[in-house]
Amino acid sequence: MTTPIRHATATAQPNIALVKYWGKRDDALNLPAAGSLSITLDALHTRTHVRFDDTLTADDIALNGRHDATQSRKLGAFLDLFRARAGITTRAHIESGNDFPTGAGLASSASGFAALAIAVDHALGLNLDQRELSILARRGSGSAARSIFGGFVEMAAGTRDDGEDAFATPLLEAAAWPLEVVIAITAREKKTVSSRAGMDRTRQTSPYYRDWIAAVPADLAAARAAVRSRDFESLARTGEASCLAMHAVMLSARPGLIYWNAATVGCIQCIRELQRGGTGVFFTIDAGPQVKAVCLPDHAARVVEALRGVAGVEDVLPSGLGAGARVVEADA
Ligand code: 2P0
Repeated sequence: MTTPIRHATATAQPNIALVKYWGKRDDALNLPAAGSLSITLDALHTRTHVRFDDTLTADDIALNGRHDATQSRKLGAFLDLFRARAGITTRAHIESGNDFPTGAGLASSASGFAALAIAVDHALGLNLDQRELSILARRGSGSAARSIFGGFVEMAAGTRDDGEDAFATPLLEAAAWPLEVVIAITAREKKTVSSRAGMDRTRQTSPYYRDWIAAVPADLAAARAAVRSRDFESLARTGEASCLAMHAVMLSARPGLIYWNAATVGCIQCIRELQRGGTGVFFTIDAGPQVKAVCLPDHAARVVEALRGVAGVEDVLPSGLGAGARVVEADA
């Protein structure tokens, strides 16, 4: 007897960390060595359709219309976590697409695993709560735990070996402090060193790794307080410091990890100039060359225009803050 085909579609948006995550305390369970704090965007989306099918002998996974054996293995292992909970072995068809460049420092794994977790949970009727979904999304990608939620989100490192206390929680809704993010795209290629490999190299070889991890809790406390009191200046100071400290520890790995290009530096200098002129803006940069300028809503147009003028900037994407991962279509 075959079980009915169960399917669901979910969407999720990437998040941008203002207090950065870079380093793990456990590779197998993908546990972060320190907490992080992020904002979920509203302008970039992953949309993922999942359909469990008893006639399949292997998962059939297409990402942006392409089948990739390495990605399929990773996603298959992620699906196994949900299959184990549902007590099934049924394989699935998955189609997932992004409306933004994948693997170029725009947090596609965050929105990707968050959307997949929500879609699979719904398709299998598991009805897991958001904490459990955040824990499971983390197994796919540390940053995905944060994209389960919208607005301002904090990820806890936790202390338990089983990782059951390493999940994200919402801090403040997007509408309560509607900051804007202007993303300057400076390259569209995939990065050459993945976040996972880069974190591993940093932990193993940087002489500053322990100091970097030890400094995160103070930045988290400062950023959390800044979010709660809507103190943009304070969030800007902490956000830039956390970003630059992360890139400093990346640079100090052996061999050093250099995710920036010339236009990345051009954008930083442009943002510093805007700040000197009184614009409410600060930068943050992830494991890639794109620059994310976080700004006060009234200043966003000025930031868009200035970043468009930086040599090497290919495109500029403005975004507000958005909602967490959610089901958009499912079986009746
Ligand atoms: C962050 N990044 O906090 C940091 C800043 C990139 C730089 O989270 O290994 O794809 O899957 O847990 O989540 C990117 O790393 O890494 C990331 P894994 P992930 O947003």
